[in-house]
Amino acid sequence: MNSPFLKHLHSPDRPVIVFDGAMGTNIQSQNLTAADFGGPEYEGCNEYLVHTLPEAIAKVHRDFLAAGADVIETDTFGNTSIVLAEYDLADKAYYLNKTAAQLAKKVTAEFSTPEKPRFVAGSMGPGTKLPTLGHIDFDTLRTAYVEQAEGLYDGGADLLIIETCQDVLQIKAALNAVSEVFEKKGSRLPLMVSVTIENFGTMLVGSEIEAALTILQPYPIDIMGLNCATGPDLMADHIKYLCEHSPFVVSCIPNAGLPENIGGHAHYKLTPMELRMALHKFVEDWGVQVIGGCCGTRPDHIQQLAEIAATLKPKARHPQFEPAAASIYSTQAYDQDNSFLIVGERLNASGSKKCRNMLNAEDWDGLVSLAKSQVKEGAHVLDVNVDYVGRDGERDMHELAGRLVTNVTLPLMLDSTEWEKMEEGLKVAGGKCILNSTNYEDGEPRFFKVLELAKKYGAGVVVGTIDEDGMARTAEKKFAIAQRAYNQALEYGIPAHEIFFDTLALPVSTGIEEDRENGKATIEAIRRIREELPGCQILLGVSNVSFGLNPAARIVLNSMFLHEAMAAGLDGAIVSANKILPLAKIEPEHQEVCRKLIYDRRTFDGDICTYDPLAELTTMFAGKTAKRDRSVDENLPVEERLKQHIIDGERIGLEEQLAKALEKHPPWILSTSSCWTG
Ligand code: THG
Repeated sequence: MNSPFLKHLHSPDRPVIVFDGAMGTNIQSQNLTAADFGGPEYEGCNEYLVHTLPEAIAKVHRDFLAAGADVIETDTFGNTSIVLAEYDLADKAYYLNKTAAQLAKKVTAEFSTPEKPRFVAGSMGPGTKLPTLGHIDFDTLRTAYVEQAEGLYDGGADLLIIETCQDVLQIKAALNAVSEVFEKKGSRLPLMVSVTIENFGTMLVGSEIEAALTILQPYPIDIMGLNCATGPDLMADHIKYLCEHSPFVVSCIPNAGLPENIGGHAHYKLTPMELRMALHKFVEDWGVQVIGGCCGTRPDHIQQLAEIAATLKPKARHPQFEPAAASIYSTQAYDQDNSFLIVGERLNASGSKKCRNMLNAEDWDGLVSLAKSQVKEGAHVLDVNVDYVGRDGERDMHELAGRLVTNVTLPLMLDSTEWEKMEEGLKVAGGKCILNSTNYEDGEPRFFKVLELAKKYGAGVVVGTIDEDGMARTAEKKFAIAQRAYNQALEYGIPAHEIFFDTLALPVSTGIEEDRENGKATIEAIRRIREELPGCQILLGVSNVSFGLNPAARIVLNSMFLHEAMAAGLDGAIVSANKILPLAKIEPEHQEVCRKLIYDRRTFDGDICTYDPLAELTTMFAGKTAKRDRSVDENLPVEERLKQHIIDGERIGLEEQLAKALEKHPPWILSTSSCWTG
């Protein structure tokens, strides 16, 4: 990308870049009439002014450029066809975006000099409909953003800013749209993503800043930061977090304080000097490099920022980024100190009868409940598999993942043999998911198809050691497939830390001769991958190893197998979290017989087997049963039970408790603010 803006941003003296202030505030101060907007039916549609009264917008741009802004944002915040439809202007989306960008470019040309170049950022706002909450579907939103991005691109924008983001899934739709346009045009523009953290500390859909960063980290973004909702004070913690962890340049574009409602209008009271002092600190102490103003900020605010930018140098940053998955709410590091990444296996229609029955009955609440019970058991990630012959798997994935995403705080591992089902999940699950899985069974195109999804939706990916000849059985073959996939995935642009190799645990429990070495081969392959393929993750579906044994024996064998695999370098496992025992809880003789089974240490006298650990284990556990789970305390007062429901996020039975609580307590209501008028 040959971008003058990026050259400026990354020039050796690391200049502080100043964005402009509020569009809305500075349109309002011109006291425009309905006629200025093109008639009463368009009043309030600021984006239409580039057509009806371009001079009003040019004035806002000029005032900010004269105050010293390096970058002005186009008057296109609400310019997708979806928002414009509210004014019956949907068909003008492309035209209005292009016109707004051309106008901004024309005005910057009046001010731009070689010493102080000025740039135009094409503004793409969040729209009025949040995909995570089901207000709009992913593809419709992406298509609308394509049109907007193309207009901005064709109008000559120097960079694009996806801003005031309230929903992580909305950001992914916009990023996909933008990359579609770049592909079509054959070149890219610099990209900035600016999220909005509300005064309650998360994005509107509940995402913490850590989650937002994890979700965005895989994308080719240049600048990431915060804008809108609050003044700089309430942004401080989040900005500091980004400065310490984000690989992207950090931006901070606050409101002029929290809005105060005076006579039905929002008033912003932070003075230019107060804004200057706050942002001075963020730049000097933490390394923020891009600053500006959102709702309520005027040219005199921007003038103060331009003054500090002229002399300040952002503190050098050394961000520490940790590979992780995320739900829409929070992040989950892949690496678990002294433990393993626990992927809950029970939400699996092909692996669990209980799950299959609920899916067949379309008992979505029951399935969400099954997901939540795994959270309680200590799972870090939830495997979700709806593969079930005779049902519409894409629809099932859409329905189930769409409910899990808001109801469960864990990241999802989308498990299917069909990529179409994975993609259906990705279109509703705005967190950072893991795709389970890809392999070479159906050749390279299918292998790459899943990698393409991983790139597009910013996901990790499981690679099973299966190739055109089928499932690898020996350690050598498992390793060879992993190595092939490692090289191809890295070349394709998937970083090593996003690849989870699964060396496939096959049963050691059948007694069939050719299965005897399954455990050894799987563990040996893990050891080689750990030694020879740097940076990748290694994962196993552990329960396969014990298929057919008595449940009590399975728990012990699975746990021992997991323990051995971890000693060889395993990072994560798909398990039933409440059925894994720590080594200290397994009797030494059980440990011994399991090890002998895993590594096939039978003894022979000639052809006659004199000791078979499989027979030994079966005998040891004959007649033994696995322990049952405990459940909730029904004797607590209603307040306590309600509290428990909230802590557990358990919906089943909640309404009943709520109704009881409402007999004793009044309800209260949460409200929030946004950038539409600022
Ligand atoms: N690797 C990867 N993904 C996988 C697997 C793997 N996904 C599916 C599977 N293997 C892991 N998931 C399960 C889910 C359930 C069980 C085992 C593995 C299981 N089910 C009980 C049984 O079969 O006895 C039935 C429980 C019930 O019916 O309720 O054990 O290897 N990448």
